[in-house]
Amino acid sequence: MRDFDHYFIMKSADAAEFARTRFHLFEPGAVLEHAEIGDGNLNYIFRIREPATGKAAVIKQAGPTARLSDQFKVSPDRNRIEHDILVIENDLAPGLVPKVFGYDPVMNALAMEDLSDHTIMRSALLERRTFPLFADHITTFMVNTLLLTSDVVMDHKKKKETVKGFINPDLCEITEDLVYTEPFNDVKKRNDPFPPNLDFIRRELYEDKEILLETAKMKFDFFCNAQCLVHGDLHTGSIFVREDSTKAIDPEFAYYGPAGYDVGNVIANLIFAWANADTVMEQGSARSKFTGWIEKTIDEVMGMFVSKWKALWARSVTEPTARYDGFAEWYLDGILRDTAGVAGLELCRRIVGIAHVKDITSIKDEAQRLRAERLCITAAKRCIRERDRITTGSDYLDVLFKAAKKYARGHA
Ligand code: SR1
Ligand code: MG
Repeated sequence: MRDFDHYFIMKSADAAEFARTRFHLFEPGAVLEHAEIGDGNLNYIFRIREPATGKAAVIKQAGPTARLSDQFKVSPDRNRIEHDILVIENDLAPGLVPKVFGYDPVMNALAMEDLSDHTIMRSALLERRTFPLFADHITTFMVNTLLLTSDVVMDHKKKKETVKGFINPDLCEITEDLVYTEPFNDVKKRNDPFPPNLDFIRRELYEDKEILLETAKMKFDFFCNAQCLVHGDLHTGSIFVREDSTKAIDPEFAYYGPAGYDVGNVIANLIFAWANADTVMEQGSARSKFTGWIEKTIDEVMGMFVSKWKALWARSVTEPTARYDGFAEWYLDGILRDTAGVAGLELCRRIVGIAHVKDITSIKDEAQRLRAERLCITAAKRCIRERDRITTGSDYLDVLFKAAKKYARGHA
């Protein structure tokens, strides 16, 4: 039997033993099933289950490098950050994140609720499943966790203490490189564009000086704007869904940054799902029903985000200067501007950079993949350039429809 008093990368049998002895999640004699189920870019995820009782839990362990590539040396402390933010998010947005059972700083491992009755949203969307409560759930999650951790509401000294606990240099560096820099400047020579689209990417991104300048401005906002505690990686692969439930998972990229980072990620990843369906599905009612649901969801996410933000703001502002006339509008306008800019960055980086999304890579036909990529990059550029003006659901749909029209199906 291992005593887990020094760090090593566990196998699933170790994780079962660890769940039992370290967190007492199972009785000493319990017969356990165990498997490593992680398919993300960074960590090892073990599902431990006792068939006799149906009891189950997940152990998530951080390794010293990313699974995607050992070029990324990432502090295992990210698991402590994930634990700490899940505790905060559970408090601010109950039911919208997995419950955590504990964290072990030696093994850099976290124990949490098993969510195998949910599906990763990206996979569910590729199966054309729809989730009527998603917009409502995700906007409650974002508004509560973002606004209530900001200086608008928090005691400023306590907020500064909290910022200290979420200094996350390694994972922020990944975002600074992969989201803000490399899609537009392959400075580390590790981009992974679809080869037939390389000329387009070179012309539209690497050589577009106006876009380069705008991305630099946004990068400095990501460096410097400790606005609130952001999830930091809120794409559809970090969201578990069920018809009646939504759970934001994997907040290891959390840090104090711009609120629009989270909202922009949600919007961009809905756009990926739309681009996939609009490109790949046969024309007809199934396609319009699915794309129509995504359009409605984009519209609802933006609408509900703004209305819930205003309502919570009115109930919870504590900072006196934030009550001055015009301040609430100025503050929210800034978040909406960042949302559009980040949506544009996320759309580019998943196509050009090393960390792709299945919505695009699963498209096998070359012409279709080119069309989906170009549509997304065209929409992205407008989101970046016009981020001051793209604020509502209808604005995003206008961006999307115009980009889709430019690249009509079959004519990439
Ligand atoms: C090296 S990690 C690559 C990407 O995977 C994570 O989910 C984040 O999105 C990160 O940018
Ligand atoms: Mg992740």
